[in-house]
Amino acid sequence: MVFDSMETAPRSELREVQDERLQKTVQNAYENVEFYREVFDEHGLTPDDIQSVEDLSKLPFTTKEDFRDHYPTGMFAREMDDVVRIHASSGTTGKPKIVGYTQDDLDVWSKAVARCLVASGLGSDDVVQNAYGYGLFTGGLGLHQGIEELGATVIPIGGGNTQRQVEMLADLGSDAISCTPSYALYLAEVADDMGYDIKDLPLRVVIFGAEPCTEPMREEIEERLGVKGIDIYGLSEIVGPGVSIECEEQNGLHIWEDYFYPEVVDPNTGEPVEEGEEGELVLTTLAKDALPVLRYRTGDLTTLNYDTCECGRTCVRMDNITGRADDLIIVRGVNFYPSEVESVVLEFDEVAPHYRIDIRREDNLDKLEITVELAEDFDGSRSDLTSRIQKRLSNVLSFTPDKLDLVEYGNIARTEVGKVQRVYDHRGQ
Ligand code: DLL
Repeated sequence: MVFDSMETAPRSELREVQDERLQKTVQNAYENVEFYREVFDEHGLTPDDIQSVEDLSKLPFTTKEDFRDHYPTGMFAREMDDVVRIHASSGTTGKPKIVGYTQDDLDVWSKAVARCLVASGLGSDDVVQNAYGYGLFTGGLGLHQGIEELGATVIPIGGGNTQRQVEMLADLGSDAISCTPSYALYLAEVADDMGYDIKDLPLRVVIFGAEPCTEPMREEIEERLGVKGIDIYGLSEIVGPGVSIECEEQNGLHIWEDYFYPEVVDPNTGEPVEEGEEGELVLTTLAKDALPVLRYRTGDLTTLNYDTCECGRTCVRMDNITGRADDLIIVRGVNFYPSEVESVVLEFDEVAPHYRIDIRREDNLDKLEITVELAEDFDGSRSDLTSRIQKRLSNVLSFTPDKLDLVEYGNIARTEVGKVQRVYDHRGQ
């Protein structure tokens, strides 16, 4: 099942649509965004030089700094009169990135999300509890309008209020819930505490996104909730949730390439990587009026796979994002990603899937401290478990954490609203 025919169109037809939409997008950016006009002028280019997606490499990247420098609405191609909705990115430091939509933009976004829902196995008869935060964050309203576009039933419960979420899931027998992966696990814990067996509920799909989720974490979600866990990706600067999603095959996230054109580049050099090699995802919007964005460096690391999927969709698949280029942790010269710690933690049944990473500087030396929660029913030897986890971490990270703390179940704070934070870098504070 697909939501619309573009999802399975031959790639030659897709390319024609992309080129035509790119020309319009470039024209719009050049004529209506001073920032882009200057970029073109500085590079001796005019919109006529960009006829096809292959010409995109003539242009430099757009970065998050460009958004910050043109705060709040300097990247907009439309006056506020034509903008019907504002959202903002969920950055933790500095000014947020403000994004705007015309009614046409909202329609494109709704369709992108509706495609996602169908790909995840949902249809117009289904009931979806939307537990992403409503407000400036794109998650809540983004999923909401896509669920309505599909003609399914949305329960706009928003983030938090977890006991109520559990009751609603049970009382209304929802088919799906949309939330962050960390929240899905928290929901299972609260349901347990309330005496519900969440696996017995009709719930069959969790549409999780907005934060990284490793494969072992997905398995944990699927097992604890008795569901299929489907990964949805997106970012405010490009549209919000709905840039890509896994289909039921769960073997990569289909990017709606007629709306968003992807490239993958080496994060250090900006040069394209070979197909199938990991690099930073760069996206160009092809159907946005209020905020056309050319070659945006997302910071997210992935690979692209152009093989046709078993589901019949022809659009490219990206690997699920387990890290961002700027998530890289460097401790005493050793580099690793938080996802590597997560994978190790989840290998051990004796611990719960909750952890935090603290990096401090003491006497001019970096110290890495990892805190992991014991499983609720743990009654074994802590020192034995500590040494086994330490050993595994040293193998995977090529570095032995200075401290591994095993704390009682429930001692690491859960995130009820917004994105989970697992890494706390206290250096430079
Ligand atoms: O997080 C949009 C969203 C909402 C996506 C709900 C999925 C579900 P921002 O707040 O602008 O937008 O944050 C975007 O979040 O660049 C990634 O680093 C991260 N991210 C989003 N989805 C995923 C995912 C929303 N599925 C930033 N896996 C992106 C890993 C994700 N990281």
